[in-house]
Formats: sequence, structure tokens, C-alpha cells
Amino acid sequence: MNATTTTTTAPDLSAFWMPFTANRYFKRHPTLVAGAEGAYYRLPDGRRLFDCLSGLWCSPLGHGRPEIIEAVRRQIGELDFAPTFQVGHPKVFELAARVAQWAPAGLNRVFFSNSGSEAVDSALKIALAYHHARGEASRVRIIGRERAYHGVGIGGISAGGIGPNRRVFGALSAPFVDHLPHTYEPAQMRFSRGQPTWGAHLADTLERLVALHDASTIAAVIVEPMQGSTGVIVPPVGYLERLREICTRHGILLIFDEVITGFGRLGANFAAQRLGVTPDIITFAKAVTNGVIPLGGAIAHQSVYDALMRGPEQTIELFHGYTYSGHPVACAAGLATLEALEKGGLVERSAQLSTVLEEAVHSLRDEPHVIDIRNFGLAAAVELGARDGQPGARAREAFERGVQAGLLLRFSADILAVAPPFIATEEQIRDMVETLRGVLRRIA
Ligand code: PXG
Repeated sequence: MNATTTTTTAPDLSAFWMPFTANRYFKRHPTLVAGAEGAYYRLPDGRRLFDCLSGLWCSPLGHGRPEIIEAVRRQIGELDFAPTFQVGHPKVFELAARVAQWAPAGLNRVFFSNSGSEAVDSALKIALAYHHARGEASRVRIIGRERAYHGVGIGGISAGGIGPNRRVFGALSAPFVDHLPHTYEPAQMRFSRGQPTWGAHLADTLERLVALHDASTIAAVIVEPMQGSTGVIVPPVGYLERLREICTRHGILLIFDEVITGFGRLGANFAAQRLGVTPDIITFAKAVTNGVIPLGGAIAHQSVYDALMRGPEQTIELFHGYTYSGHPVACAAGLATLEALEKGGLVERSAQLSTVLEEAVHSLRDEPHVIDIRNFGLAAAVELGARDGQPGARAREAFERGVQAGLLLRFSADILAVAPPFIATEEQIRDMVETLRGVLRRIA
């Protein structure tokens, strides 16, 4: 059998247990991609699909970037693996410094993980360790938010607020958590462009949680500055500022989970800079390597790090880490990615494209089934009314018709999310929306 026949033979789909997927349905109606280049995936039959969500929010530079491929190739030849427990290698220090340069002033100590979920668990553990080191070991409670997605580790599902992600695993989840209300109130903000003007007061619920539990039991508040996974819920004007102020007043650490918003998605390095609100810890993953090699991490304010640097110099200060924390190949991919984002002025480009996306996507307002449209930075969601008794079915049909029409869309419940690559052209973004318009007109 030659190489061509091998790649065109349909694989046996039974062994792979797919994540967050209706496995039985998928295996009867599979969508397989065979390649990717630039802003497009390629199907086995050669047709192209526009990559509407930059992979899973992780490939802002598009696919097949030669400088990342080359950096990875070179790194594997030079140093394919090195531990970072009690040993170092140059690229991990270089990447940490580079990430710190991207972050707001003061956030300059970078802990590496391999995913967003691990980044979140790392940030939560750093928060607990910080209070413990300062003699406030009673601060163990984490405040998350309804509808939040912080990955699938035990810390992330505990702080997270998406029912099905936590319900079944209740016995495992951390007991010391509580949740802020989410900020989505359609009657007040349907079809808002960018940040809704209503809702800053929802941050005051944090004061009530402090009154209920006492600040001395609360370690950290963790929020996605823009809730991505649940369907692009945009922070109301003034909301995060108020959370910041309440956290500071009560000695609570504020963590921004920037796994989606980090590295330019909102038209600034991080959401923190876009919104002018500086948290104590930022988590990141995804775009830092353009999705090519898994890598994530937590960026702590220097004061958080310094609080933990205590005791005799030979003491391990934080009992936490992963075999692959700062994997050299991932770090090489990260350095090449950040270099390409910087050189290409792509954060600014993301900001420019966001106005094109906003204009285009809101033109879908009067199309069939559309009940809301939300946008922030280079991200948007089109929410469809659910079919009676069949939640999710309408968005699934849109997804399937999208594939036929040349779009790889992302759907979750009845929400379609788009977050195109920063290298997309204005025309490609307008075409994506026009193709989506056609899809909306065809679905039942
Ligand atoms: N935090 C946030 C804010 C995320 O969005 C994670 C943590 C977890 O990252 P890992 O690398 O462990 O998956 C995420 C992941 C979607 C979608 O369709 C979003 C994510 C993952 C997959 C799909 O919106 N976010």
C-alpha cells in the first residue's frame, strides 16, 4: 500500500473516545479534516473550510506558519526534552521573560503548565499558597462565577459554573467554593455592541459573599474577563473594575482566566490591558504557541511570588509542577509565536478586524432564528432560539450546513461562536458572515 492510499483510507473511528463530543452521533456522521493552511482547514476531498474559531480559539496566526514549524524542528534536534525540576534550559527562561513583557506591569513571574485546565489549577494553588505563606491559612475559599469555564481539572470544575461540567463530579469538586452571578441579562443587553452598559452592579454580589463567608475564608476570585466558552458573554462597563476594588479592599486575590482572551484576542495583549483592570494572577494557554504544541501557565504579580520566597534558601517554595512544565519544544513554539505576533503587528490587526467583525455580525440581526448577537474584540456569538424540546439541534444543523457551505463553525447549545484568525482578511471575515447568513436562511 503506498502513502497516498494509506492517507485516504477512512480510519476506524471506534477506539478514540472523543472529548466534549456526542461520540455515537459523530461516529455515524463524522467530520474529519485532513490538513490546514492559513485561515482554512482542508477536508479529505480537498474542499476548504474557513477556520471560524481559530482552531479552538488557539491559532490566531493561522495554520502551517513556517517560522513555528522551523523553530519546533530545530528545537527537537537540539534539545528534545529537559526537566525543569532542579534543572533549566535557556528557552524556558526566555519564554517566561517574553510572556512577562506581554503582561501588565508587575505581573512578571511565570509558572508553566501544559493546558488551560492546568493553568487554572496552578493559579488556584498559588493563591492558596500565597495566603498560607502570609499566615492567613484560613483563606481557602475560591469564588467563581455562573456559566464560567475554567477547564476540566478539579479546581477548574469547582470554580466553573457550567452545570453539566460539574454536576456528575460533585463529590470530587472542592467544597470551599461559591459563585458570583453571571452577567448575561438579555432584557438589558440583547444585541449590544461590545460591552453592555448595564450590569456593573452585579459585581456587588461579591460584597454579599464576603459578608456571608467572611473575607478571612476567601483566597481568590477567578473570572474570565470575557466568558468565552459559554458563548461570548461580554463584561458590562465598570463590572471588572468593581470586582477589582472589592477584592483589594478585602485582601482577596483576583485571577483573570485569560486562556481565550490572552495574546491579542481582544485587541490588546491581555484583557487586563484592554479593560485597564490589573488582576493579581493571569492564566493563559492556547494562543501562546498558536496551538501548535500544548502550553499554558499562570503569570503572578511579583508580590505574590515574593510572598512565597521564604524560609531557608534550599526550601522548595511551591509543591507543584508538571513533568512538562516549560517543555523545550513548547517553549520554542511559544517564542516563535510571540515573535510572529509582534513582528506582524497582529494584536493591532486583531483590534482593526474587530470593528469589521462587529459591523458584519450585527447585520445578521434580522435573520431567521437569531435571538441575540454579542461581540467583543475579535470574537462574536450568534445565539439562536432553540427548537421546541430539542435544545442544541438548531445550532447543530447550522454547524452541518456550515461545513457544506465552507465554514468550520463552533456551536455549543444553540450558540454559534466565531473568533477568526488575526491573519484573516477583512474580506474573509465579511465572507464568513455572508456564508453564515445563507446557512441561517436554510436551517429549519
Ligand atoms: N480556561 C478558559 C477560560 C478556557 O476557555 C480552559 C480554561 C481550559 O483549557 P484546556 O487547555 O485545558 O482545554 C479553557 C478552554 C469553546 C472551547 O468552544 C473553549 C475551550 C476549550 C475548548 C472549546 O469555546 N476553552
